[in-house]
This record gives sequence, C-alpha cells and structure tokens, in this order.
Amino acid sequence: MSKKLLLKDAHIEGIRYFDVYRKQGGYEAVEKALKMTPEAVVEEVKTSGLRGRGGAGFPTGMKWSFLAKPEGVPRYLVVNADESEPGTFKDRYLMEFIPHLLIEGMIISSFALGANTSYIYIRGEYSWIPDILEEAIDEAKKNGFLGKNILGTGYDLEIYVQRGAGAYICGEETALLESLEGKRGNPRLKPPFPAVKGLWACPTVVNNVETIAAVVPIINITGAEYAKIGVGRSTGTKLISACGNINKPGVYEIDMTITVEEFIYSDEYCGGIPNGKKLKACIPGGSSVPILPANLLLKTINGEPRYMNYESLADGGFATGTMMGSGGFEVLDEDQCIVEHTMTLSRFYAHESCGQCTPCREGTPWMYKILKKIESGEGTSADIDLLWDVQRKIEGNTICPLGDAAAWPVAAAIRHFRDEFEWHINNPECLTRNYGLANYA
Ligand code: L3W
Ligand code: SF4
Repeated sequence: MSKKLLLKDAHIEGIRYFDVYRKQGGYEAVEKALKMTPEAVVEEVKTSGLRGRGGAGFPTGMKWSFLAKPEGVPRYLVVNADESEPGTFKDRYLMEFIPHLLIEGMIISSFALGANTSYIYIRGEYSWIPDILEEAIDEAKKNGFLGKNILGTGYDLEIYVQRGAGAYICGEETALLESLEGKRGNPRLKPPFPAVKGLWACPTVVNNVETIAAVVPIINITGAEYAKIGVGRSTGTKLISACGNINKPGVYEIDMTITVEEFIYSDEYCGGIPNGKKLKACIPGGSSVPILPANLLLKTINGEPRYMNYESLADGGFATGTMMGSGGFEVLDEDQCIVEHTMTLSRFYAHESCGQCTPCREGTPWMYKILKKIESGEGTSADIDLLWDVQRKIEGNTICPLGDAAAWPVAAAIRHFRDEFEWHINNPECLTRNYGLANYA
C-alpha cells in the first residue's frame, strides 16, 4: 500500500473545516516553519527533491532559489489552480475536500519566498470551489494564521482567489500572469522566467496546487524523510487522477514505486478494466503526453516493468516512452478507436490555441481537419504523411508548450498505431468500434 501524505485525512468528516483540520495536526507545519529562517525552509524543500506536480516536473527548491530579490520590490507566490488538462482532476479534489492543506502550504511557501501577497488562480469551470477556498482563508485568518503579524512573528500575508474565465491556455504560467493582471491570457516569451520578471514585472514563483500542498508534509516530516519515499528523482508521493475504461475512476495517492500494471489492475487503485476487456493503450500524464500501447505500458523496451514515476514512464524517450505529466491517467480498452480519440484531442488544442504564433494557430486546426478526413474514411495514405509533417513543424517552434502538447499526441498515435490510420483509409468503417480488435488480423 502506498504511503499517504496528502490524502491521509481525506476520509475524515468535516476535514474541510479549520477545527477538524487543526485537530488532525493541521497548521503545525506553519508553526514549525515560522520558527525557522526562510532560507532553511527553502533548503528543506530542496532536500526533499520535490518536483513540480503541474506537468513539467521542474525541481521546486531550485525554482525557489532562482527567485530574484531586488531591494524594495515585492515578490509573489501564485498558485496555478487552472487545472484544465483533459483527464486531470487531482487539484480539484485537494481544493474541494482539503482546502486548508493548500492554504497551509501557501503560508509556509510564501514565508520562504518573502511574499506578503499570494494568489490562487483557479479555473473558471470550478465555479463552486472559490467559495470553499475563501471560507478556508477566512477561517485561517480568524485563527491568526493569515493577515498581519502571523502567530506574533511579525510576518504578514494575504491570500486572494482569482477566477479564470475558461481558457486552457491560462494554465500556462505566463498566460496565467497576464490574465491575473487583467489582460488577455497570451503566453509571454521566456526568458525572462517569472522568477525574475513575473506578476506586474516583479519576481514571482508559480507553482501547481499539489506542489504547494506537498510542502506541508515536507516540513512536518523533514525534507530528508520525504526524499526517502519513492525512488530516484521521483521522491515523495504523487496524486493520480484515473479515468477512462477502468472499474474505479478517482484520485489516488501513490508513492511512485508501483508498476503501471499494478496501478491499472489492483483493487487498491483502478481495479482493472470493465467487462474483461483488454488493455489497448494509456495516456498516463494528461492529454498532452504521448499515448503508449499496452505492450510498452506494462514493460519497457528492455523487458523491465514500467513504473509509475518520472524516469520509468519516460524510459526510451518518445520512441518507446512517455511522461508523468500532470498525472491525468486515462485508460483505453480494446474498443477505443485511436484515430477518433486523437481527432478529439486535436479539436481541443485547435480550439484552445491563443493564436499568437503561426505554427500553432495554423497547424492545430490543420491537424484536426486531416484527422477528421481520415476518421470519416475519406483520407489517403498521403494524409498520414502530411499529418506527421505538420506535427513536426509545430513541435519546438512555438512560444509556449501548447504547440508541443498538440503535436505529441498526434506523433505518438501515428508512431504506435499507424495500422489503425491505414485501416481507416482502406476501409469504410471503423475497425475498433464496429468489429473489435479480435477481428483485426
Ligand atoms: C527560472 C530557469 N525558472 C524553468 C521554471 C518555469 C516553470 C517550470 C517548468 O509547462 C508542461 C507542458 C505541458 N529559471 C527556469 C525556470 N523554469 N527554467 O520551471 O518550466 P517548463 O518550461 O519546463 O514547463 P511549463 O511551461 O510549466 C508545463 C505539461 O506540463 N503538462 C501540463 C498540463 C496542464 C496541467 C493542468 O491543467 N494543471 O498540468 C502535461 O504534461 O504540456 O509541457 O515554472 O518558469 N532557468
Ligand atoms: Fe498561443 Fe499556441 Fe503560440 Fe502557445 S503555442 S503562444 S497557445 S499560438
């Protein structure tokens, strides 16, 4: 059984409220951290090996130590709660059911960074959650954990919740900052990184909800103990939101030492695939990461078991691997059509492109159109090559990672399931939906 750090109290009735959270040891990490120096808190986070849980896996302590500290200039912590990656709903769970864990993590993190104002930028579609967060902020303030002179230490902090308006691109950190400043959410060119020039051109750390929540157990148990959980550079625990063709969709906390096979089939997690269907493929890290077919999911190319961690999932690069990403784990059984699935994703990225750069603005709808043509049985072999060519021209040639995120799923689908694309070209009806894989010789 995986060790639980973030969800250990999730089952306790009323854990959403301050008194119950406090009774379980809540806010003890704040009391401990505020007796340390900010530098010592940053050091603990560095020692923990915590990596950003939003998708990129960038080392959190390193990001914090990049924060510029010019004299007289405010610094900000911004929590990225714009969880819009298809298949990803773990931050929603944390904010909805254990909001004080995020608030507690924000107080410690803001103290470590020297920020006196911090923001939670939350996805507009999560319309009921800002009230939950604001209630938690009010409770924390009434109990002396927010506002002026927290716990008599002289440290001041205010936290504000800002609602987004429903654009996926506002989850990209610089688009988020633009939106927070009241502008259209267009990504900025990097560098400069937000750590140097972020919100209102001031040094800013942007971290995912789960990343900031993880700071609480790190302070409670120490960075060194946190680093002992997991394996290699995949330290601590990771929340996985599991969906698709599985018996038990939901949010799970894993310690990154379990295999993909165990995660899919064990009753502790996904509980297997309904109706005894076969596993066809999986997208383990949100829709932006490459899809992997069953044979490469359960084992690496070297015959080693594939594990649920950053390194193992990426083993072999994109030729045979994928990414941990945001932990949005989608399972596809043998009845799912890869061409249709890829087309649906392409429509999403084409719709969400902000339109600033040509390869993404023009390339994403073009990929969708080609996929639609192939899916509807009107494609030719040349269309598969054209699709490959278009995705290659997008990848690495755009301002922000949305271009890559649109290209990678298409590339992986062609790489691993080219025969399904060809079937759609040579046959009037969809192979998978109409005949089942068993008839596919
Ligand atoms: C200072 C440097 N800071 C890097 C910081 C940078 C950022 C972090 C990671 O995209 C990916 C994307 C999605 N000085 C720095 C520095 N930083 N070098 O480190 O940066 P980066 O550019 O690697 O990633 P990103 O722009 O944050 C995130 C993928 O994650 N993804 C995410 C999906 C969406 C969700 C969601 O809805 N919640 O997770 C899934 O795979 O495609 O590739 O903070 O500033 N020298
Ligand atoms: Fe906008 Fe796409 Fe360019 Fe990102 S890659 S800046 S979403 S056009």
